[in-house]
Amino acid sequence: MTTATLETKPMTAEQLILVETDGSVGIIKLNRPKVLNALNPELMTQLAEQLEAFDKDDSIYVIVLAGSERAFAAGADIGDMAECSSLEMYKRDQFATWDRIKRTKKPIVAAVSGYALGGGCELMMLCDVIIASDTSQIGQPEINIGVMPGAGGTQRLTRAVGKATAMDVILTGRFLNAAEALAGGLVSRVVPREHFYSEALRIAHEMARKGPIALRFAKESVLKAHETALSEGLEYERKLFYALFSTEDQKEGMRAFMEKRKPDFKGK
Ligand code: DAK
Repeated sequence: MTTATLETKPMTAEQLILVETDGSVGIIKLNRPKVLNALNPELMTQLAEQLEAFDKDDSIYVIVLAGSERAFAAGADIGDMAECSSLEMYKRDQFATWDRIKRTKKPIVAAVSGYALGGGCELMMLCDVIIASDTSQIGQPEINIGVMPGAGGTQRLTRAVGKATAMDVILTGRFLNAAEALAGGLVSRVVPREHFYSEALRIAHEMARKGPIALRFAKESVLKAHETALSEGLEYERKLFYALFSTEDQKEGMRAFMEKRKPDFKGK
């Protein structure tokens, strides 16, 4: 494992995310270090815009979403919503931004270290492959501040870790450590803290060498398992599976295997 750097300088003080590309991997780093990457509406808007831009960019196959070593994100910005009435929250319609993020078609690898709490945990759960450092602390502590998870936490966490653990985490506000999160199926892999970013990037590059259409379809199909009844999900999977046989990548991938060489995928 190599240790890649997390150092990237923002161009302006307003840049709440840092963006770069590394070959066919698009990288987004959350950038509010003073408040542990608390997710304010402006950051979420910048994030949604950048994910959409990467989705439209044919040269990008996989996206990495990273926090800092201390915090992936410690939740929605509490100061930003502390004095909001129910009506004000409703009028802000922040769920529209979350929905935009959820619609990202390309696979997202999350590089998680330290705190992934509340909205931070919910954002992490919108990612597809989650690489967590052994120092990760993951939870939905909204109960401590008089509310409950609002961006999918009660649903996605429960589907990931099961009712008993989800109830424990959501009703007591306690944090899961990395080993618990891995055992519960909430994260994909746990790695030493100093490698969390480089490993996420390495895995993103590994994925980016696969056929890009197959990657997108496979992501779409796995997500169906969460969102539909089994019979409907199986039907969906079947349609996408057939559709892949109309791509050049399928021909190239299977021929390369038969010819004992590496495939050269073109995303066509
Ligand atoms: N919001 C704003 N500031 C935060 C923050 C947060 N969520 N988390 C940390 N900070 C700030 C702290 O206030 C502190 O700022 P200064 O005092 O230095 O100005 C700085 O980050 C460093 O934090 P600490 O000094 O507290 O650091 P510690 O290491 O002592 O503690 C901690 C770390 C993560 C345990 C602690 O900061 C903490 O408990 N933070 C709050 C965690 C939390 O409750 N998270 C859930 C927030 S509610 C929605 C979608 C989603 C949501 C809501 C709506 N819609 C679409 C409408 C989600 C809601 C939430 O996430």
